[in-house]
Amino acid sequence: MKRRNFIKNASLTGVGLAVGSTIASCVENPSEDKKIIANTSKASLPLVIATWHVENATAKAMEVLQAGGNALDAVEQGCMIEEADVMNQSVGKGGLPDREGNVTLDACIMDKHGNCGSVVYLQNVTHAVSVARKVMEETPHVMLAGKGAEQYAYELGFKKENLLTEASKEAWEKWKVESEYKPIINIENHDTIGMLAIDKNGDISGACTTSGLAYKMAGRVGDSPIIGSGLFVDNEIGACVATGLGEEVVKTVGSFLVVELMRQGKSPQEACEEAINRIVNKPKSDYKNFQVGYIAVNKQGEIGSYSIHQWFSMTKFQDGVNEQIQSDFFYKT
Ligand code: SD4
Repeated sequence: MKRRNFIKNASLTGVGLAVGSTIASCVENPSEDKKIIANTSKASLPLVIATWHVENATAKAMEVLQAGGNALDAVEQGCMIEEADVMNQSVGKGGLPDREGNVTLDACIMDKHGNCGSVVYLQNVTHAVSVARKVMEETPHVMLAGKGAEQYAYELGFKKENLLTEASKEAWEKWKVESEYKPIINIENHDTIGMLAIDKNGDISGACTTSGLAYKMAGRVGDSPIIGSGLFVDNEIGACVATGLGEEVVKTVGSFLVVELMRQGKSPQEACEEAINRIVNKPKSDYKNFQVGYIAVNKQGEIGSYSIHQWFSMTKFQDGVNEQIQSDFFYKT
């Protein structure tokens, strides 16, 4: 089922996530329509995983890696595919706007040395992930916001573009008529791309880029550009990236948590599950009404993913196979 249709049908706002897999052993669970993949053997490299169904993006990243490129180049170029795709209304050009009609982008990137860069509330520039990389590599800072980030992008030669496509404008106008003017926590906007790659040298990098929640309050920034929440990479241990309701990810510093759990010996799958449990087990957690999903990889190339609700998926490219994998999930009715 297409994720968007699912969200429409279930009126559930959320993100999803995919199950971990590795190289060798793949155990089909006969009772479920999902694949559970046991990570028992050494992974073959290079390897790319990304949130959601983004085969073009993972293909691009793998092309970079196969050509001998590093993981950092791979995740940047992979994410750029989705940023440029106007059909993806959660990322880059064509992203759904905030309630005032502004398309604002959040993105970050992190390399094998633990360097990171991010942009928040970036307008009029499609490739937020590339601006984030420039912040990392060419400024003494980690994060640039709003007008400052936009101005910096123009100084670097990025083109000024109107990111609000006709389709997204129409969707916004329809929303204005039909929807109540109140914060929407988990609706139709969950194709944020988070990507993690391990290159032939075994080095890990990650990136994340999004237009954030559709019809968010003007000025709202989510988890995706917040290092440790939307993304965290530790080249000695592994990496994690999040999707879903960013506020819930930020409150639990989700991606950092997953990497720290892996450091303590948990597999990527176990770590993702624990991080989701932290959210749903909070007293008064409203988890039935929002989605959060994590994908993770460790230094050995084992992968994992877990979400609160069904229909989260990841895309994995490894050993010549570019495939979508449904995530296991917490809330089973
Ligand atoms: C946010 N986490 O801005 C992002 C949204 C997202 O798929 O992941 N959408 O909260």
